[in-house]
Amino acid sequence: MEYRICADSSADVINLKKVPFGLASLTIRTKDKEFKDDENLDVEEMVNYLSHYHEKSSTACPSAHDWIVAFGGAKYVFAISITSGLSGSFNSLALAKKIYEEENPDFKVHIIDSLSTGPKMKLMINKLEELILNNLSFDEIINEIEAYKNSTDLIFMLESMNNLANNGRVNKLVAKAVGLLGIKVIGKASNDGRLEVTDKKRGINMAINSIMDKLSKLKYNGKKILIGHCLNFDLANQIKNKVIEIYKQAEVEIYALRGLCSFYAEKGGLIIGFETA
Ligand code: X90
Repeated sequence: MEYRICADSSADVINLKKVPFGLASLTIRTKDKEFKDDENLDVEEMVNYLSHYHEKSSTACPSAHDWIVAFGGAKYVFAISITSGLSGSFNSLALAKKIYEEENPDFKVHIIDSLSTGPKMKLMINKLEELILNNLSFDEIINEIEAYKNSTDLIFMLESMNNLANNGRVNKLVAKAVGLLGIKVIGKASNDGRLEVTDKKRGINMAINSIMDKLSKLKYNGKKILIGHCLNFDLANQIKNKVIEIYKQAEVEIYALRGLCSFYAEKGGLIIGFETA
Protein backbone atom coordinates (compact mmCIF):
# COMPACT_ATOMS: atom_id res chain seq x y z
CA MET A 1 0.00 0.00 0.00
CA GLU A 2 1.33 3.43 -0.93
CA TYR A 3 -0.84 5.37 1.49
CA ARG A 4 0.24 6.43 4.95
CA ILE A 5 -1.57 8.32 7.70
CA CYS A 6 0.52 10.56 9.98
CA ALA A 7 -0.42 12.54 13.06
CA ASP A 8 1.24 14.30 15.92
CA SER A 9 0.87 12.69 19.33
CA SER A 10 -1.92 15.04 20.42
CA ALA A 11 -4.24 12.71 18.44
CA ASP A 12 -3.79 9.98 21.08
CA VAL A 13 -3.12 7.42 18.32
CA ILE A 14 0.00 5.26 18.52
CA ASN A 15 -0.61 2.84 15.70
CA LEU A 16 -3.25 1.63 13.27
CA LYS A 17 -4.14 -1.96 12.49
CA LYS A 18 -4.75 -1.82 8.76
CA VAL A 19 -2.99 1.22 7.30
CA PRO A 20 0.67 2.29 7.81
CA PHE A 21 0.89 5.04 10.43
CA GLY A 22 3.60 7.56 11.31
CA LEU A 23 3.75 9.37 14.64
CA ALA A 24 5.30 12.81 15.23
CA SER A 25 5.73 13.15 18.98
CA LEU A 26 5.39 16.26 21.06
CA THR A 27 7.47 16.49 24.24
CA ILE A 28 6.60 17.55 27.77
CA ARG A 29 9.41 19.14 29.80
CA THR A 30 9.97 19.96 33.43
CA LYS A 31 13.19 21.34 34.95
CA ASP A 32 14.74 17.91 35.30
CA LYS A 33 12.70 15.56 33.15
CA GLU A 34 11.65 15.20 29.54
CA PHE A 35 8.73 13.02 28.47
CA LYS A 36 8.52 12.04 24.82
CA ASP A 37 4.87 11.43 23.94
CA ASP A 38 5.29 8.13 22.13
CA GLU A 39 4.25 4.50 22.66
CA ASN A 40 6.81 4.09 25.48
CA LEU A 41 5.41 6.87 27.64
CA ASP A 42 3.78 5.76 30.90
CA VAL A 43 1.07 8.44 30.95
CA GLU A 44 -0.23 7.65 34.42
CA GLU A 45 3.27 7.89 35.89
CA MET A 46 3.81 11.24 34.15
CA VAL A 47 0.50 12.67 35.39
CA ASN A 48 1.21 11.55 38.96
CA TYR A 49 4.71 13.02 38.78
CA LEU A 50 3.32 16.32 37.48
CA SER A 51 0.66 16.50 40.19
CA HIS A 52 3.48 16.84 42.76
CA TYR A 53 5.62 19.14 40.66
CA HIS A 54 5.02 22.88 40.97
CA GLU A 55 7.82 24.50 39.02
CA LYS A 56 8.01 25.46 35.38
CA SER A 57 6.87 22.93 32.79
CA SER A 58 6.28 23.28 29.07
CA THR A 59 5.71 21.41 25.84
CA ALA A 60 7.33 21.43 22.42
CA CYS A 61 5.85 20.52 19.06
CA PRO A 62 7.51 18.27 16.47
CA SER A 63 9.97 19.82 14.01
CA ALA A 64 9.64 19.58 10.23
CA HIS A 65 12.33 16.90 10.40
CA ASP A 66 10.25 14.87 12.88
CA TRP A 67 7.29 15.05 10.49
CA ILE A 68 9.42 13.95 7.51
CA VAL A 69 10.63 10.94 9.48
CA ALA A 70 6.97 10.14 10.27
CA PHE A 71 6.12 10.31 6.52
CA GLY A 72 8.37 7.24 6.26
CA GLY A 73 9.11 7.48 2.53
CA ALA A 74 5.47 6.84 1.58
CA LYS A 75 4.22 8.13 -1.77
CA TYR A 76 0.82 9.38 -0.60
CA VAL A 77 0.57 10.85 2.87
CA PHE A 78 -2.37 12.26 4.85
CA ALA A 79 -1.02 14.16 7.84
CA ILE A 80 -3.02 15.81 10.58
CA SER A 81 -1.86 18.17 13.32
CA ILE A 82 -3.16 19.69 16.54
CA THR A 83 -4.85 23.07 16.02
CA SER A 84 -2.59 25.81 14.64
CA GLY A 85 -4.39 28.14 17.05
CA LEU A 86 -2.50 26.63 20.00
CA SER A 87 0.65 24.98 18.63
CA GLY A 88 3.41 25.31 16.04
CA SER A 89 2.92 21.70 14.96
CA PHE A 90 0.94 22.61 11.83
CA ASN A 91 3.64 25.09 10.76
CA SER A 92 6.28 22.37 11.05
CA LEU A 93 4.02 20.06 9.09
CA ALA A 94 3.52 22.59 6.27
CA LEU A 95 7.29 23.02 5.99
CA ALA A 96 7.79 19.24 6.03
CA LYS A 97 5.31 18.85 3.15
CA LYS A 98 7.16 21.48 1.11
CA ILE A 99 10.56 19.83 1.59
CA TYR A 100 9.24 16.27 1.07
CA GLU A 101 7.44 17.14 -2.18
CA GLU A 102 10.41 19.14 -3.50
CA GLU A 103 12.75 16.24 -2.87
CA ASN A 104 10.33 13.67 -4.33
CA PRO A 105 8.39 15.29 -7.21
CA ASP A 106 5.85 12.46 -7.56
CA PHE A 107 5.04 12.24 -3.84
CA LYS A 108 1.98 13.98 -2.38
CA VAL A 109 1.23 15.06 1.15
CA HIS A 110 -2.20 16.35 2.14
CA ILE A 111 -1.96 18.33 5.37
CA ILE A 112 -4.85 18.97 7.73
CA ASP A 113 -5.03 21.55 10.50
CA SER A 114 -7.49 19.78 12.80
CA LEU A 115 -8.41 23.05 14.59
CA SER A 116 -8.78 20.72 17.57
CA THR A 117 -6.95 17.91 19.28
CA GLY A 118 -7.28 14.41 20.83
CA PRO A 119 -10.58 12.67 20.17
CA LYS A 120 -11.63 14.80 17.19
CA MET A 121 -8.30 14.01 15.52
CA LYS A 122 -8.75 10.34 16.39
CA LEU A 123 -12.18 10.35 14.71
CA MET A 124 -10.63 11.88 11.60
CA ILE A 125 -7.82 9.32 11.57
CA ASN A 126 -10.34 6.47 11.84
CA LYS A 127 -12.26 8.02 8.94
CA LEU A 128 -9.07 8.30 6.85
CA GLU A 129 -8.32 4.63 7.52
CA GLU A 130 -11.84 3.68 6.41
CA LEU A 131 -11.60 5.80 3.22
CA ILE A 132 -8.23 4.28 2.30
CA LEU A 133 -9.52 0.74 2.88
CA ASN A 134 -12.48 1.55 0.62
CA ASN A 135 -10.01 2.19 -2.22
CA LEU A 136 -10.89 5.82 -2.78
CA SER A 137 -8.45 7.92 -4.81
CA PHE A 138 -6.18 10.51 -3.19
CA ASP A 139 -8.41 13.40 -4.33
CA GLU A 140 -11.62 11.66 -3.29
CA ILE A 141 -10.17 11.06 0.16
CA ILE A 142 -9.24 14.76 0.43
CA ASN A 143 -12.83 15.79 -0.34
CA GLU A 144 -14.32 13.30 2.09
CA ILE A 145 -11.98 14.07 4.98
CA GLU A 146 -12.38 17.85 4.65
CA ALA A 147 -16.16 17.37 4.80
CA TYR A 148 -15.80 15.06 7.81
CA LYS A 149 -13.65 17.65 9.60
CA ASN A 150 -16.61 20.05 9.33
CA SER A 151 -19.05 17.46 10.64
CA THR A 152 -17.18 16.65 13.84
CA ASP A 153 -16.76 18.79 16.93
CA LEU A 154 -15.02 18.89 20.29
CA ILE A 155 -15.93 19.83 23.82
CA PHE A 156 -13.96 19.61 27.08
CA MET A 157 -14.38 19.61 30.84
CA LEU A 158 -11.41 20.60 32.99
CA GLU A 159 -10.76 20.73 36.73
CA SER A 160 -7.62 22.83 36.37
CA MET A 161 -6.24 25.12 33.70
CA ASN A 162 -2.87 25.71 35.34
CA ASN A 163 -0.75 24.23 32.58
CA LEU A 164 -2.79 25.97 29.88
CA ALA A 165 -2.44 29.34 31.62
CA ASN A 166 1.24 28.93 32.53
CA ASN A 167 2.03 28.20 28.89
CA GLY A 168 0.02 31.12 27.54
CA ARG A 169 -2.75 29.01 25.95
CA VAL A 170 -5.59 30.59 27.93
CA ASN A 171 -6.08 33.85 29.76
CA LYS A 172 -4.81 33.72 33.39
CA LEU A 173 -8.06 35.25 34.68
CA VAL A 174 -10.14 32.53 33.02
CA ALA A 175 -7.85 29.89 34.51
CA LYS A 176 -8.06 31.30 38.03
CA ALA A 177 -11.75 30.57 38.59
CA VAL A 178 -11.25 26.92 37.67
CA GLY A 179 -8.73 26.27 40.43
CA LEU A 180 -11.44 26.74 43.07
CA LEU A 181 -12.43 23.52 44.72
CA GLY A 182 -15.11 21.58 42.88
CA ILE A 183 -15.39 24.01 39.97
CA LYS A 184 -15.34 22.45 36.53
CA VAL A 185 -14.97 24.45 33.40
CA ILE A 186 -16.78 23.32 30.27
CA GLY A 187 -16.13 24.59 26.80
CA LYS A 188 -15.62 23.88 23.14
CA ALA A 189 -13.08 24.25 20.36
CA SER A 190 -13.76 27.63 18.76
CA ASN A 191 -13.96 28.05 14.99
CA ASP A 192 -10.37 29.26 14.91
CA GLY A 193 -9.17 26.33 16.98
CA ARG A 194 -8.77 27.82 20.43
CA LEU A 195 -10.44 27.16 23.77
CA GLU A 196 -13.82 28.77 24.24
CA VAL A 197 -15.06 28.47 27.82
CA THR A 198 -18.85 28.38 27.95
CA ASP A 199 -19.74 27.19 31.47
CA LYS A 200 -18.37 26.93 34.99
CA LYS A 201 -20.15 24.36 37.15
CA ARG A 202 -19.84 23.14 40.71
CA GLY A 203 -20.11 19.38 41.18
CA ILE A 204 -20.26 16.36 38.90
CA ASN A 205 -23.99 16.33 38.15
CA MET A 206 -24.08 19.95 37.05
CA ALA A 207 -21.06 19.30 34.85
CA ILE A 208 -22.62 16.22 33.25
CA ASN A 209 -25.85 18.14 32.53
CA SER A 210 -23.87 20.92 30.93
CA ILE A 211 -21.99 18.42 28.72
CA MET A 212 -25.23 16.74 27.62
CA ASP A 213 -26.73 20.12 26.87
CA LYS A 214 -23.68 21.08 24.82
CA LEU A 215 -23.84 17.85 22.79
CA SER A 216 -27.40 18.58 21.84
CA LYS A 217 -26.78 22.28 21.05
CA LEU A 218 -23.78 21.41 18.88
CA LYS A 219 -25.96 18.87 17.02
CA TYR A 220 -24.34 15.58 17.99
CA ASN A 221 -25.71 13.16 15.37
CA GLY A 222 -26.22 10.34 17.89
CA LYS A 223 -23.53 8.12 16.33
CA LYS A 224 -19.76 8.20 16.95
CA ILE A 225 -18.51 9.84 20.12
CA LEU A 226 -15.08 9.42 21.75
CA ILE A 227 -14.50 10.32 25.38
CA GLY A 228 -10.83 10.83 26.24
CA HIS A 229 -10.06 11.14 29.95
CA CYS A 230 -7.07 11.93 32.14
CA LEU A 231 -7.28 9.42 35.02
CA ASN A 232 -11.06 9.84 35.22
CA PHE A 233 -12.64 6.69 33.82
CA ASP A 234 -15.57 6.99 36.24
CA LEU A 235 -16.83 10.30 34.93
CA ALA A 236 -16.22 9.20 31.34
CA ASN A 237 -18.34 6.14 32.04
CA GLN A 238 -21.16 8.17 33.63
CA ILE A 239 -21.27 10.31 30.50
CA LYS A 240 -21.19 7.22 28.31
CA ASN A 241 -24.25 5.84 30.12
CA LYS A 242 -26.12 9.13 29.81
CA VAL A 243 -25.34 9.29 26.08
CA ILE A 244 -26.56 5.73 25.49
CA GLU A 245 -29.73 6.46 27.47
CA ILE A 246 -30.60 9.45 25.27
CA TYR A 247 -29.16 8.45 21.89
CA LYS A 248 -30.03 4.81 21.24
CA GLN A 249 -27.73 4.48 18.18
CA ALA A 250 -24.71 5.97 19.94
CA GLU A 251 -21.30 4.38 19.34
CA VAL A 252 -19.40 5.48 22.44
CA GLU A 253 -15.74 4.75 23.08
CA ILE A 254 -13.82 5.70 26.20
CA TYR A 255 -10.04 5.92 26.16
CA ALA A 256 -7.16 7.27 28.25
CA LEU A 257 -5.63 10.44 26.82
CA ARG A 258 -1.93 10.17 25.88
CA GLY A 259 0.84 12.49 27.09
CA LEU A 260 0.26 15.87 25.43
CA CYS A 261 -3.49 15.97 26.02
CA SER A 262 -3.03 14.70 29.58
CA PHE A 263 -0.50 17.44 30.33
CA TYR A 264 -2.98 20.16 29.34
CA ALA A 265 -6.27 18.52 30.33
CA GLU A 266 -4.70 17.63 33.73
CA LYS A 267 -5.91 15.04 36.22
CA GLY A 268 -9.68 14.61 36.01
CA GLY A 269 -10.02 16.35 32.65
CA LEU A 270 -12.13 15.08 29.74
CA ILE A 271 -11.98 15.85 26.03
CA ILE A 272 -14.89 14.64 23.91
CA GLY A 273 -14.97 14.37 20.13
CA PHE A 274 -18.19 13.61 18.28
CA GLU A 275 -19.94 13.57 14.91
CA THR A 276 -22.49 16.25 14.11
CA ALA A 277 -25.59 16.29 11.95
O1 X90 B 1 3.12 23.09 20.59
C1 X90 B 1 2.95 22.69 21.74
O2 X90 B 1 3.85 22.75 22.58
C2 X90 B 1 1.61 22.11 22.11
C3 X90 B 1 0.66 23.08 22.66
C4 X90 B 1 -0.72 22.54 22.94
C5 X90 B 1 -1.62 23.47 23.65
C6 X90 B 1 -2.98 23.11 24.06
C7 X90 B 1 -3.48 21.72 24.05
C8 X90 B 1 -4.82 21.59 24.72
C9 X90 B 1 -5.28 20.19 25.02
C10 X90 B 1 -7.30 21.08 26.36
C11 X90 B 1 -8.75 20.85 26.04
C12 X90 B 1 -9.10 20.77 24.59
C13 X90 B 1 -9.16 22.10 23.89
C14 X90 B 1 -9.22 22.06 22.39
C15 X90 B 1 -9.38 23.39 21.79
C16 X90 B 1 -9.12 23.50 20.32
C17 X90 B 1 -6.34 19.98 26.01
